[in-house]
Amino acid sequence: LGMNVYFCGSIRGGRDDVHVYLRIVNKLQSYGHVLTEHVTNPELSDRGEDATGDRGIHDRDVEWLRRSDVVVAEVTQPSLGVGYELGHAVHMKKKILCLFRPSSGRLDIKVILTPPPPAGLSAMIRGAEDGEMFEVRNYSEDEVENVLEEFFNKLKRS
Ligand code: 6IA
Repeated sequence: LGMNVYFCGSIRGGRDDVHVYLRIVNKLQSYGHVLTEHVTNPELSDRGEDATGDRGIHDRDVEWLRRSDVVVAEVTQPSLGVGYELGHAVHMKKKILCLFRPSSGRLDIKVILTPPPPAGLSAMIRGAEDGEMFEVRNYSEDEVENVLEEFFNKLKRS
C-alpha cells in the first residue's frame, strides 16, 4: 500500500500525549509512509527550535500535507498548529480522521464538577464531521490500534 499518511499532533500546544502519538504512528506505518514522524520524537520539546526556522517548518509541512492521501490527527491536546493543518486539509479535500480521548476529562457536555474539567473538543473540529471526508472518533488509548484498523479497512473498501 503506497499511501502517504500525514499525522498531526500537538507540539507547542503541549507534549502530554506524546506516548499516544507514538502508538498511532507505529500503527500508521503498517498502512503507508508517515510523512510527519517527528511529531512523535520525545526529544522534541514544546519550546524547541528547528534549524529551518518556523517558516521552513510551515512551508515543508504544508507541502507534505499537499502530498498526503490521508490525514490522521490526535486532537485531545488542543494545538493551533493541528487546527491549522486540519483547516488546510479540508480545503485540499483530504480524507481526515480526528481522534479524541474523552477520558482526558476534556468534556463536550456541561456537568457540575468541582474543580470544573477542561473544556471539550473545539466545535470547529467536532462540527466539521460530514459523514464522508471528515470523521471524528472518540476512543480510549487501549483501543487505538483497533480504531485505526477499522478506519483503514473502510478506506480500502471505498
Ligand atoms: O501548534 P503546534 O506546535 O502544537 O502544532 C503542531 C503541529 O504543527 C504538528 O501536527 C506538526 O505537523 C506541525 N508542527 C509544528 N511545529 C513543528 C515542528 N517543529 N516540526 C514539524 N512540524 C511541526 C516545531 C519546532 C520544534 C522543534 C518545537
